[in-house]
This record gives sequence, C-alpha cells and structure tokens, in this order.
Amino acid sequence: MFHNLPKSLVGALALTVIGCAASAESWRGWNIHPAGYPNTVGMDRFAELVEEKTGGEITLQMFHGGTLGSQPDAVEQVRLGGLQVGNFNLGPIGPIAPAANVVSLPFIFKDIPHMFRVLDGEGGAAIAAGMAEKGLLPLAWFDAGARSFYNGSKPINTPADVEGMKIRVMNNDLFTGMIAELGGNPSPMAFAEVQQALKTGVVDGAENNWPSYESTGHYEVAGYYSLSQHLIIPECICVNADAFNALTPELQAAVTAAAQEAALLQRDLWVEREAASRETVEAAGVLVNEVADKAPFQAAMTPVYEAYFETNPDLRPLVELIQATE
Ligand code: BDP
Repeated sequence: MFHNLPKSLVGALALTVIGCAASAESWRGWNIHPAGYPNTVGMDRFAELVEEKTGGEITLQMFHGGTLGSQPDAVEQVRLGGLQVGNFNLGPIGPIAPAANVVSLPFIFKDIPHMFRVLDGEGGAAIAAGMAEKGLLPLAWFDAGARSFYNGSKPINTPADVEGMKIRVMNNDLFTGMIAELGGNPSPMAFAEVQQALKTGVVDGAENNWPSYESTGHYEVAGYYSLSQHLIIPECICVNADAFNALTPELQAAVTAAAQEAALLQRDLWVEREAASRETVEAAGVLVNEVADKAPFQAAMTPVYEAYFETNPDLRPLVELIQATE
C-alpha cells in the first residue's frame, strides 16, 4: 500500500507505528489465589493503580487462580519476560535467589512486625538486590501470616508427633530439610495438587497460613491445625526486571507507588481474613491446638541452618542481621 509514497514518508509512518507500540505497554500478571482472597484484591487494585498512575501508558491484565500455571513455572516466566508481573511467595523464589531464601529459614522471624521491620531496612534491600540479580524485582511486600502444620489424624505438639508423617511442602530444600529434621517425610508438591493428595492419603498433612488452609478447602480433609508457626514468609509484587528498567524514571515511580499502595490494602485485608478464616474452619469443626513449647522444633532446625550456611557462607551476616533486628 505504500509503494506510491515517497520513501521518507514511509519511514515516518513506520516510526509512528513503532512509537505507538512502544509507548503503551500491556503487561500480564500471575496470581495463584481465588476471587476475594486478600492477594487477589490487592493485585486487582495494583492493576487499577498502574493504569491510573501511568495515565494508561501501562495496563496490567491479572490472571488469578493459578490459571497460568504453577508458581515455580510462573516465577520462571516473570524472570524471562513471558509474564511481567507475579504475586509470589518468597518460598519458591529461594532456590533461585539465595539471598531471598533467608526468609524461608524456619523460625527466622519472631513475628510479622519483625518481618516488616527487616524488610523495610538493610535486610530487605539485600533480599531485593539478590532477587533483582535474577531478573525479579520486588516492588512491595505482602503479608502472608505464619504457616502451621495440619493433618487428618492428630494434634501436633512435639517433633515426635511429626515422625513418620508425610507432609507436603513448597518446592525448596529448606522445607524438605525442615520436615526431615522433624522425622517426617517431606513431599514437595504444587499447591493445586494438595487438596487431592490430602483427600486420597498421598500425604498425611501439609502446612500453611489460615487463609490458604481455608480457601483451598484443606481444612475439610485435614481437620487438626497445630499452631507451630514455623515459617513466616513474605510475598512480593514482583516485576520482570528488564521490563521495569526499560521504563522512564517517571513510569518506574508510578508503578512502584501503585505497588506500595496496593500492598497496604493487602496487609489490612490480610489481618481481617486471617481472623475470618480461623472462624470459618473452627465453625466447621477443625480442632486447633497451641504448641505450648516451640523450643524443640526450633532446636531441631540447627542442621537446616548449618546446611544453608555451608552452601551460602556469604549470607551468614544477613541471617545475623535479621536475628539482631529488634
Ligand atoms: C500460600 C501462598 C502461595 C503458595 C501456597 C503454597 O500464598 O503463594 O503457593 O501457600 O503452599 O500461602 O504453595
């Protein structure tokens, strides 16, 4: 269609077309959780804010419920740029970014406020840098509460109660090590498969926070929830580093502000949902027990820490920094 036009005009037209394509970006985002879950609401808010704050120069389409695949696959997709955004738990990121794996050491955080104090300081900067190096940029942190054990046969009060039990964990050597040190059989498995595995007895138990225990229906097939609170792992709004770094400073600031605002909403919703989920499962007959003495669980984790230090001697100061953070 251009053959009758002067060459210079054809060039100008082509540049205009390319220019338009480059100035409006459409991003795609991954999330594993269902509608109404605090992370889902938070990610939808992030998408809205991205569009609003960038004046429509960036749009984000969110895919919820894990429809775009398992979390380890999605982490790879965001690293490689097949997807631009993910709401990831740092558990499955640890095997890729060793600095980010500190948060998956059992009992590393005293409680949620301690975790956020670390993330807001030097520790958080080191973790973010370790992730950025692997192509994943965390723009804001979500609350994911504390993870505790649940199973279908008995309350867990001591490490001896875990002995011989097959427990599903997320994909990470720290978690398989953790279960093995308690005398159990670790079974790494995708989140979407756990309900069926619990139901059919492929695994005896699993571990998660209140909202995921409830939203997945795991409580219907594993009715003993024992408050071991052995893992407190943050989650991120993560973006593909190249996509983010290619933006103008103004757009980078807009996307970062959108993530931080969405994260504040998620954190508020999280606290409400934890209470609501606990209420739902207790009303359904789940037996909840406090773990009166967590010290034996903590003591059993020494070899897990030792193995981590052996592979990552350079990360010992980061662990010590976290432990020394008030
Ligand atoms: C949930 C996390 C989700 C994980 C899931 C799991 O929010 O990212 O995939 O646990 O156990 O709490 O796999």
